[in-house]
Amino acid sequence: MPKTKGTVALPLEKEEIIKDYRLAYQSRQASLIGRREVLSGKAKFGIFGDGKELANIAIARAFQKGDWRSGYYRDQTWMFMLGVMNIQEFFAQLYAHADVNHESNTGGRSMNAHFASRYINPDGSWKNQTESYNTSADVSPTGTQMPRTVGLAYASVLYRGLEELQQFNQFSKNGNEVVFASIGNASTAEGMFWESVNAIGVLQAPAVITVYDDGYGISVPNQFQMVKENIYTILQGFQRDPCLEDPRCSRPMQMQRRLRANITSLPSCTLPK
Ligand SMILES: Cc1ncc(C[n+]2csc(CCOP(=O)(O)OP(=O)(O)O)c2C)c(N)n1
Ligand SMILES: [Mg+2]
Repeated sequence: MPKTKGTVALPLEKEEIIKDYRLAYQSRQASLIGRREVLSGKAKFGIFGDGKELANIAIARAFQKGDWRSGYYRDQTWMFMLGVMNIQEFFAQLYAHADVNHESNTGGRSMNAHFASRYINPDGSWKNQTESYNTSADVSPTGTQMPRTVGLAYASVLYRGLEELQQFNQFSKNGNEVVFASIGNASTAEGMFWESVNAIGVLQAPAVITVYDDGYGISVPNQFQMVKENIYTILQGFQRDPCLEDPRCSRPMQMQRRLRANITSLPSCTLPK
């Protein structure tokens, strides 16, 4: 709940805001120092999450134990905030430390900023995934986190709907977990993105997709890869018609709307007369 201090309404406790700011600052420094390490030849390759710190913190605040992340290389601050990795481990990955005790993501096998939490124990048994912040292992082709988002979110639909799956309570809290996907603006030009957004909508699967729109993909500006140069505007077409969704609309009224929508495009949410 907002806290009022004097005339200023703060969304969080003052201490919480300072803590978040401190983490964002540390993360920014990790990016700047990491990039210097790469450009001066001490690390093989580097990609960093500077500029995305605030978005990461906002997502991490909503992310709960049992939820899943399916994201990409701009999410370091999110990972720091949840404790999936710390800054020392981040640098261990940058230097490709081959010991999984130091570089827990992949033991130096993947590029830096490719995050992965462990969901099996050293003896091969499953960890209880409802008690951890889960992140599926990032892969390098941009956009590939999207089909996986569909799979993870659809799993929750099945856990919610199928009685046979109720016994597997180390994987799901009755389907109440959420998948959080992250993707860059340029990568939304890929077919996989659109197929996935459509599938998530059709399946009504619990996914939250965040697009970090920094206006560029490498050095190519949005005007060369995105219609309208605004992903928010384009995605509005996927928005469900609240009249069709609302159970208070009577069934015949809904049918009538569907039919009329097929014939001509009505202004959204105009109930038939
Ligand atoms: C399928 C594929 N094509 C090309 C690349 C090379 N590549 C890596 S990052 C990137 C740009 C991504 O831009 P955007 O999605 O806007 O993310 P940003 O880095 O700006 O956050 C490209 C083309 C890749 N990794 N995978
Ligand atoms: Mg971009």
